[in-house]
Amino acid sequence: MKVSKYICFTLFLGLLSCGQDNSFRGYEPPRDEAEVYTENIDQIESYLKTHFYSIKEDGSHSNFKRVVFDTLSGDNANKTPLIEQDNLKKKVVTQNDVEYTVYYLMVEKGNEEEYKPTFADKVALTYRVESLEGGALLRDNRTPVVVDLPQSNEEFATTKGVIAALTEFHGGTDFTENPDGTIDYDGDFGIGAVFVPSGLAFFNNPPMTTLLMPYEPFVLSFNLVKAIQMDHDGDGIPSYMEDLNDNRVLDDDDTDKNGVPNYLDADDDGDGTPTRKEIIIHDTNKDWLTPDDIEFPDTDNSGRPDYLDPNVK
Ligand SMILES: [Ca+2]
Ligand SMILES: [Ca+2]
Ligand SMILES: [Ca+2]
Ligand SMILES: [Ca+2]
Repeated sequence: MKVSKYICFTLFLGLLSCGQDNSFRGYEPPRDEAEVYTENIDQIESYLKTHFYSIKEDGSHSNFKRVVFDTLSGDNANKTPLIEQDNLKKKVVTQNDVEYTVYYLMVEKGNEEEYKPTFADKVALTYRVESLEGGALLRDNRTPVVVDLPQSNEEFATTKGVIAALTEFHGGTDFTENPDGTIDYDGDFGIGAVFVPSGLAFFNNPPMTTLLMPYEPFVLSFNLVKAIQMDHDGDGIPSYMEDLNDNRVLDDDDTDKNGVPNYLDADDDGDGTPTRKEIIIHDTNKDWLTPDDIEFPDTDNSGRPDYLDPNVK
């Protein structure tokens, strides 16, 4: 089973066909999302009932841990199935009226004194991706990859399903990105895994580089080395707070309709006064801001804060 995907993939490269399906990926039109979700969650829950996990040292760095999954059979028949683990958690993500349950395994929560990322931030992580069927290894990044979640092209870490889990963890201390691209870090970071239904990832059209079939769920295990709050336009408002309609998408918030979304626009209402001069930031001793750290004056009591109100400059 482990090799079949690769054989299939190799065949695809040569023959542009694979298995019994006529096309390898990019099915059009897409199938019904709720129907696919039902199949995916069955597959995920069946995996959680028939597999257990263990933790291994990762040879690449003394602090890195590897979450290893195996089936409950033979000598391992009496291990605790994932579904019965206290640290298997779940959250609901709603998309197009489908309520997705995202299961994630919280092996280490990370250092709670450190930043907990949002969907709009930058994270550094190592990660492995495996298919649920046969456990084929699809990706194995053992040195930390730095991913700016709203802007990166990195396929797996920027999916909604993976972000849903990453945002439940904290990074670790003493993380430094050196000028030469290498990274130093301590060992108290978040360690976990997330089981991702295809609807919260690539659905009918997984990029070739993922090696996934259309509609195929996957498990991604990770070490969240560090999370950094982002203020992409440097206007003083963290990017996650520029998601005004609260849909976890940044590109569709553009107050002055100038084609530049608020998270990249340092003058959000286009009145010529930079946003930074229309808000008041209280100094904190941390490397990040919360809503309580920022004041948004509304000088003309219009109900719109000055930074979003072109009538107040
Ligand atoms: Ca704008
Ligand atoms: Ca802005
Ligand atoms: Ca302004
Ligand atoms: Ca204004």
